[in-house]
Amino acid sequence: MSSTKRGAFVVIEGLDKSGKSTQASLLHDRLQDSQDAGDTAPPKVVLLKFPDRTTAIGKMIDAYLRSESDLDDHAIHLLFSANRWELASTITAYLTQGTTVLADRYAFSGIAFTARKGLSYEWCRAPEVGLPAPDLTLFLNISPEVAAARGGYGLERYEREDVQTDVRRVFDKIGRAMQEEGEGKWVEIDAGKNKEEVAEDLWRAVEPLVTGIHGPINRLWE
Ligand code: NYM
Ligand code: MG
Repeated sequence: MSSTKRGAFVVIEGLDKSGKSTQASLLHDRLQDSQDAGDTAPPKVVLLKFPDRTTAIGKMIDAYLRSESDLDDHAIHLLFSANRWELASTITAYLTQGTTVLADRYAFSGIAFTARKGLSYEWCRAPEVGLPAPDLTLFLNISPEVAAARGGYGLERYEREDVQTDVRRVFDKIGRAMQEEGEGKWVEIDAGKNKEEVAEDLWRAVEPLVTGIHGPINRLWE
């Protein structure tokens, strides 16, 4: 049997203000330091963020989130998904060359934030089918009240406690479905703890994957 390993694909999900971006960046640095690979390419780890607001599609998403534009709920959903698809081959290439890929949000945010508007779960999931599947999804679990108390929400669309409460319900449904369908590991992390403790819990979940993974890159819900 070949001993060739590929990189692991790790996704961090959660509500707004759950500490995702802080933790993703801490985890990125820790992964970077975890193995001594010298300065040689390929990189050991890359951190991606969805939405990626730097692309042409990402700029449309950014304008929508800042309420500079209005879009039909279906149309913006498909843009968020397209924003992942435009990076799908990049993700696959990184994993194949042995780089660990960390993503701050992914398809699960896509489903959760649109399904709460009343569009069906199946319709929301459909455009995500076939994307590179994470090997591990870390859901930073925080109650919307605690999140709101953390210095308050910003001014973007969805940054309201009632919206977050609905979104969290859909995330719970996704987590249960992922576990039942065996679609890669979904791990809940208590994000109400302090920053250092949360970082430690995340590290415990990720460390076994640091040395890479045997087997093909899976595709979401395929
Ligand atoms: N969001 C994010 C979606 O509605 N659909 C998606 O597919 C993704 C990836 O965008 N409130 C929402 C969740 C956030 C908002 O994300 C901006 P961030 O991580 O705050 O930049
Ligand atoms: Mg935000």
